Amino acid sequence: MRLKFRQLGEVGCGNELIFPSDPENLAALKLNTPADEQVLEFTPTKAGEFQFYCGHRMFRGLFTVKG
Ligand SMILES: [Cu+2]
Repeated sequence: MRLKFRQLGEVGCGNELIFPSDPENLAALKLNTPADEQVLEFTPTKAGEFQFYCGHRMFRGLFTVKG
C-alpha cells in the first residue's frame, strides 16, 4: 500500500512524521514545502488502526486498515 502525504501548511515539527506501525522498522518522512509530496510504503500485516505523529506526539493522525 502506498500512502501519499502533502504539506497543507507550515506547522513546525508537525511537518515531520513518524510511523511506528512496524516497531522494528520505524518510518519517518518530512514535508519541507507545500509542493513537497512524500510516499509512505506500508504493508499492513493485520487490520486495525495505525497511528502516526510528530516527534513529540503533539500532532497525531490515524489511519484504518480494514480486513
Ligand atoms: Cu512536535
